Amino acid sequence: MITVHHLNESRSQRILWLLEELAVPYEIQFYWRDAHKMAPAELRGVHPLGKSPVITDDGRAIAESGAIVDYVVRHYGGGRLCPKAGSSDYDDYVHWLHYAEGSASLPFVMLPIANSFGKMATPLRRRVDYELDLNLGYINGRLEGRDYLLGDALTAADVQMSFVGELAVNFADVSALPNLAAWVGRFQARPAYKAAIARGGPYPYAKG
Ligand SMILES: N[C@@H](CCC(=O)N[C@@H](CS)C(=O)NCC(=O)O)C(=O)O
Repeated sequence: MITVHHLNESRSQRILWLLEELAVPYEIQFYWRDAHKMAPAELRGVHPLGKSPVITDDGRAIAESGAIVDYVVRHYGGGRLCPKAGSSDYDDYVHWLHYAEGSASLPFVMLPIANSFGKMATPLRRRVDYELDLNLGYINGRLEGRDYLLGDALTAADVQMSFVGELAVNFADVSALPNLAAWVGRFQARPAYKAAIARGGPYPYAKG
């Protein structure tokens, strides 16, 4: 059975959600951030990076959320939550899976750093704002006329991108990005999303 090594208030929440969507049985091993918001050292005993999420399954540890989402869908999805392999939709799906952590989340990593340096960080802040506008505008544009990133139905690409959407509505100005804000509201209303919150514990980015 899959064990999700779940750090509070973290990207591993979306792995719980994915497993709930697929109705795959799983166990949770809980870890708590320290006073500096870092993961506890014991997580390094699971995987050398000591980051969350990481899952263990069949004697293996798999780290990096995009790789975990891909693993779960390939091993447990039975064709659910992803387009047909070989289709052009599948190529788009892979793009969103990689884009989430490869590019879209980076300005949100830089944002608290820029904020902590105050005025000294003005040039960095300008760059962060530029990247936020670029990336969040791109996501909002993609969602024009679509309920989910690939069309009418949720895929695992939405699950992987969900953390970026949640950071956007909590830390960026999304008043001019109605599609993005509506998408976050839509996926957070799903029963599987709520079930994952109930199992994973307090999660500050879930509304309602
Ligand atoms: N790109 C990685 C990011 C992993 C990551 O930085 N996770 C954060 C939680 S959202 C973490 O473990 N932070 C605690 C720490 O760095 O000690 C992924 O998507 O898995």
